[in-house]
Amino acid sequence: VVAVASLTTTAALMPQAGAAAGRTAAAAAAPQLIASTVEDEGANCPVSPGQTPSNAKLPDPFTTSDGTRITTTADWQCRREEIKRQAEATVYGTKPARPSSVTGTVSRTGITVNVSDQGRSASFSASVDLPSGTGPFPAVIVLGGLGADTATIKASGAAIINFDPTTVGKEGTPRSSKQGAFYSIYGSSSSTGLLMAWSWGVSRIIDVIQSADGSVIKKDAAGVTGCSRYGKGAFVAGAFDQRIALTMPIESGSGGTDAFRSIPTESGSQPLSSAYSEQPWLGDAFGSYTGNPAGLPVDTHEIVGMVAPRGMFVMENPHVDWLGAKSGSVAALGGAEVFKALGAGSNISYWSDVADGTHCAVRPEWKAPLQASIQKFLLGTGSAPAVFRVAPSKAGDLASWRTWTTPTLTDGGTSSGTSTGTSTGTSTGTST
Ligand code: MCU
Repeated sequence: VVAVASLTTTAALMPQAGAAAGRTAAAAAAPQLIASTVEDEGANCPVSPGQTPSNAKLPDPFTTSDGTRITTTADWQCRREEIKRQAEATVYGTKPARPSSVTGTVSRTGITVNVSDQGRSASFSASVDLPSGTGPFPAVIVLGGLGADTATIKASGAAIINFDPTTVGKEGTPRSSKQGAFYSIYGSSSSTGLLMAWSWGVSRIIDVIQSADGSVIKKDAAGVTGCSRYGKGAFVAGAFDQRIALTMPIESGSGGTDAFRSIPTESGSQPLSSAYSEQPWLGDAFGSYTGNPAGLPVDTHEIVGMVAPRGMFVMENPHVDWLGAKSGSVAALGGAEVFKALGAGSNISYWSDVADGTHCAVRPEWKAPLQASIQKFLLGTGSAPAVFRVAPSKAGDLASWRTWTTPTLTDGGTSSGTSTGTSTGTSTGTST
């Protein structure tokens, strides 16, 4: 289990260890990316969330359900797990643990995925589009092929993995008979929504990449993106798999990054009831909260916070009211507080100040920060864009949405499965 807090070279941090391991200069200089080797570092945390009182403002990411304010980064790991389970229970539905068997292939043109769990099997695939050069390459998993600036992603040195998530969770079905690879395994009446099913599909693609020989796609350098409904999916995928080094939701709207509590206050934004009923994107349990977001134990600022300290770039469009970009800025600002608490404030970027109002347009404004994000978080070169550029017309005010303050979490203590070293350093706790 490796959670690297800063992007430093192994050689710079532990010169003796690098030398002792007999590494070549090139290997020793290989950058460590800010991602985990496991999907969920907090899986063994002893959390059993209690009842959370109704709260019209954004819940405090730094206070556990038993009322304790956290103080260390190790505490955050288990607080994150609590947020994760609350979000599964009330918003997205459960993401099952890694299936008993995931096999597949990675080639220069495609990835196949075969999953077996609980006695059932399903398969799906994704196509691969490599940049120039010989590789191996980091990769950005693009959900749904809409709105992603694939030319810039490839020019930045990353491969594209084109994943049609509807093969894993189909749109257009009633909640009672969901379809796609996820539901073939976990049942058509599973209460897990499509976004989490898509997220599960992304995780299983990463399983296959990790078990391949690494000659085409690097095992430890995955990003995820998508626009609109697929931006909602990219957001959930990045939040719920800590192996993803870079999460980039685009114009994801209601049911995506937009703070649930803010949506009813934002004129013209897609109502929660609509996001719940348009497609079974959110989990069935969310139906109880569409008229009462204050009753939710979590909000999307904490889902943003689940991504920390990994790389994140949130892109939004202020011209289409339906997208609720003001509520998106509230969540991004709130989530950025988690990044700051972890000493990683520069790892989240946000940009909604764009000229073209076309939904899911490829935009010149995002080109440079997109390129910098890929280089920093997937290739380990250069600096994070560290930009927070909010369109004045859709600028949320975090101060009016919170009563909590942001701690500086100290590096003290240990909890199950955390490590602050490099891959050659020691790690405490368990690994799967
Ligand atoms: C922003 O994503 C959705 C939106 O929630 C829907 O109401 C609308 O129908 O479609 C958007 C989308 O996915 O556009 C491609």
